[in-house]
Amino acid sequence: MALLDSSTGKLIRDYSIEELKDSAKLMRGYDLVALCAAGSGHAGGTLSIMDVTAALYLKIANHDPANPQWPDRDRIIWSGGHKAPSLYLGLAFAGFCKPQDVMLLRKLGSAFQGHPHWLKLPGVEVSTGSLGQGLSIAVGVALAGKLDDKTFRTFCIMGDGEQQEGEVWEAAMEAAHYKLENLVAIVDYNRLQIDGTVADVMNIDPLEEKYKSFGWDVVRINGHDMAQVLDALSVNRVGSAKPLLAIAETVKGKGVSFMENVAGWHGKTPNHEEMIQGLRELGLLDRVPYASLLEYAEQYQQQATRELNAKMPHFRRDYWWNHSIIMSAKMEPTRAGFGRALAQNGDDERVVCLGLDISGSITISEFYAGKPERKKRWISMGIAEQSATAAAAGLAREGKLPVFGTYATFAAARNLDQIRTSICYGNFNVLIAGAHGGVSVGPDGATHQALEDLFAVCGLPNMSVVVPCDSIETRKATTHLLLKLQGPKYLRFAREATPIVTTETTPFVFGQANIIRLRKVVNEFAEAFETQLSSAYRNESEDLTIIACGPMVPEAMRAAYILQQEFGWETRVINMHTLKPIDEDAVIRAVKETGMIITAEEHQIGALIWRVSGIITSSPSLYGVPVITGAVGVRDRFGESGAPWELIKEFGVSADG
Ligand SMILES: Cc1ncc(C[n+]2csc(CCOP(=O)(O)OP(=O)(O)O)c2C)c(N)n1
Repeated sequence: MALLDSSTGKLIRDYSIEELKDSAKLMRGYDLVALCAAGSGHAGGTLSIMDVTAALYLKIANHDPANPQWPDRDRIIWSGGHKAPSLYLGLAFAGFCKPQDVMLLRKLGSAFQGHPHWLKLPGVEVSTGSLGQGLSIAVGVALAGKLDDKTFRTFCIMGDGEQQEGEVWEAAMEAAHYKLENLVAIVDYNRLQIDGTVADVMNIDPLEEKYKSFGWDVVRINGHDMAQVLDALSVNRVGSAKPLLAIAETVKGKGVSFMENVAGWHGKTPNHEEMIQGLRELGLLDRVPYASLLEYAEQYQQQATRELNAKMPHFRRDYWWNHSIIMSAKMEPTRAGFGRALAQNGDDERVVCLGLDISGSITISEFYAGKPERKKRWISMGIAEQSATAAAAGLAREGKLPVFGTYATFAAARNLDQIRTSICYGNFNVLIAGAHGGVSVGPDGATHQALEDLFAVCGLPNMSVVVPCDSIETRKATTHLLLKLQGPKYLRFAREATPIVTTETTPFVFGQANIIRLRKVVNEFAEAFETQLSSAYRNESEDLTIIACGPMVPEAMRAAYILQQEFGWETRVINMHTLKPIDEDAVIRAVKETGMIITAEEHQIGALIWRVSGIITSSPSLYGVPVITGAVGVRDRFGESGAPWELIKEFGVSADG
């Protein structure tokens, strides 16, 4: 058993326990350097699972680095895809790739995505990143093994916080029902998740008894004791007729004193100094060639930047954000406005916020920050988007104003049926925050970049949908949706800092677009434009109209600036912050008055353009009116890892793209 040459069946290398321990340590060192080079990622959980990783990839699993698709190999499925660097280092140390390659973690175009993608890197079994799905995939793989009379084993690595996902328990039932003795699940039981301890966020214990009552065999081991790990994972299960769960007790951030047992190191990476300190504590300063590894990452990055810039159009001058002292913009993420609105309006006793273990990052925690009296109306639901959605419906049924939010992929896709049936069909007053929308989420990659959420929510009867353009508009929109608007509502905002283009006095009327016109070229970008409510706007017979929503509005404004400076064209920019109900009159007038409509959305092309073209095709007053149309957005492809602004360029969702 172990690393094999699949053509001869010969062992490639037989690791001793001491060698495995040492490999795990070295892998921790490379992990720190890769995370430092990436500048984003997950230190805590990658360090806690590393001993199990070394045991699995170097000793336990039958696999062959020269033949990654060998049909008889053991399968290792990483349900917690955020631990991708551990997976990559397991593969690298087993010989599937080189350890230095892992330094390309999270970089544009790299095989080492923020969350693993099996189509990019041989040795990765499946693509993961949305928690709670891996055990179900593992059940499928193990069932296939049985159907084909194969003897391979399937391992599935999960987190303890991840146990809060209901799907885990559906899969646990299935595994026992089908007597999947060829399945071994491992829980990285480090007792922490993002919002705090697992016990506080949503208790999962007694975990052992739960799995046993579901029909599993369970062992509890010290996940940092290599002998115990090997013992637990190498037991021959044939004839047991039960799946096995190994609860590996671990320390989050293991090996680096200032990271150990600190929840804040979940999704954080070491800076250069912290990396050096970590390597020193691991005794690896002389053994991990960090300088050359960082240099390798840097060289790759420079090349990627050159290639990306070569793809961009070139104008007489550089119009990119803040590359010039004229037309310079202040930046703030739209998400900041969401938190501010909750802080301002949270005294209303009806407001109840539901936490989904990503609270600081999406700013929903601002609801109770510095206001302990509001804590009783803060309901931590754990990582359980589907149940939280239906629970919100229950709260609304009783007269509360529930708010929940998470990455838009998990806030509007995973729980879509709950939104549809429990919230929209019943027409309940629930505010859903689709946070981190679009590719500008950046290095987390495709699984965390919502590019389809607006299709889903716009298609639901009773649902209102708002995509505000900057942090100020997000605050106004949140306040309106939370306190004034009846029924289900979806607010989509983004993670990255984007230009502030409105002021306190800029109108925000739900359901009515704003018209934005470039009036002059000045130092402050926002001051160069005049904004009016669409109903108040008088036709200026512009050359074209750009209809945009969200942070694509500042991009549309910048496009108007470029078009005027480079081509002498005048552009009407429509800030279509409310996608549903959409301002039909603003669209109809733009068609008649400018004759050219371009839509711009940081989404798969379709959510905004579908609503706009629906108006054009179904409005009798536009029959026979000639119109030229175009669309900016993501063109039917999944997102990727990369820096936020790199992705905005790469996916063609910028003014220049
Ligand atoms: C469905 C889903 N919801 C939310 C997230 C965001 N997220 C990433 S990691 C994480 C916490 C995971 O905690 P745990 O399973 O205990 O992992 P560990 O602490 O070992 O890293 C969350 C909420 C996600 N990736 N998928």
